[in-house]
Amino acid sequence: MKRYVLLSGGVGGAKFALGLSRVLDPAQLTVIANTGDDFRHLGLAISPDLDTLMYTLAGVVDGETGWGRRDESWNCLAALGELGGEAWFRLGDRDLATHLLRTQWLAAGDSLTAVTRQLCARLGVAVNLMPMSDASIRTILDTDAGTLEFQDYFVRRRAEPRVSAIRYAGATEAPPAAALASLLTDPELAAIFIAPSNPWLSIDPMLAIPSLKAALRSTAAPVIAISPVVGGRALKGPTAKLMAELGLPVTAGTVARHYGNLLDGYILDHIDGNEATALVDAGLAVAVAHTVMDSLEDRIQLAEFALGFAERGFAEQGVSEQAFIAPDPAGGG
Ligand code: FO1
Repeated sequence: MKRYVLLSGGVGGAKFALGLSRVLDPAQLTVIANTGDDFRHLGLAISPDLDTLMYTLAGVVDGETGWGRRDESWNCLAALGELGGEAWFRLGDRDLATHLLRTQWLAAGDSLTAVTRQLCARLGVAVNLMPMSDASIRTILDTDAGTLEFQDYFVRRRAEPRVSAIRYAGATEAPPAAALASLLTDPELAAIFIAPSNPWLSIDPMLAIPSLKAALRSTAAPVIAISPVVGGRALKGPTAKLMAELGLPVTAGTVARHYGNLLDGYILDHIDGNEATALVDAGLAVAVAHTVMDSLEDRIQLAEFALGFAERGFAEQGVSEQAFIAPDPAGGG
């Protein structure tokens, strides 16, 4: 049975994860979540990207925000605000149950991997979802408003401060989640996908774990990223703003070059098709597809396309030098 691994952040990555989960047998798919966004808040252990993926795969995510649970109520948050507590991070009543249980189980000595497995089982998520590490890794940003923890920057300050540098505290000492190491050397591993998540905020925290990056470099399976930049804009969140602040051109090619020789393949949108040749010349197998995932149908189609690219773009001829092109629904080519 062919196996696939997806490295993913929250909302944008979860859309692609859902597409893959609809196309593959759950036993074929492992989703590795960024935990650089995790933090302690009100005494609770919060893992936003894990929860976004879990709720999305369980079909209970809030479709408007892309995070949190649908049919949510906010009584606790309102009461917290009335009492002068911290209400800037919106924890809904149903969502709180997840954080309460996670905090309780972690305090009892369970690993984050084990806690996630339990929560997924209870929500009926059959896909194997796991954190990038059981150790604490925290994304820290140097900004014009000072040094900020991720959620302080992202939610409390709405990603407004100008970012000059990003680091991943604890990453160099952290081992990857135990099950991940054996997965990446599994001979049945057919591809590793990097979701269209923010490279600096969602994927780099994983790549900052030396053993994880080394395993990705040495795996026989192709590593294929999907561009989070479409037509000079980010699919989700502050990716474009951050790239500009870091002095980088906001293009799909910039993201591919950022991942560098870690990548074997790259999927970019039709609108950025003119960037394909330069990337092929740089040694990448490049595929051009409709990457904007507004509907469930879009998610499934992109997942099917990515799986086809992984199979046909690599299996027979090693790294393909040809652009692999899906029909353009907009007709632009
Ligand atoms: N994102 C927000 O922009 N505002 C919030 O109040 C917020 C609360 C929240 C609660 C639980 C949860 O699992 C996620 C939540 N997120 C919120 C999303 C979160 O900040 C993610 O880290 C980002 O979307 C980046 O992946």
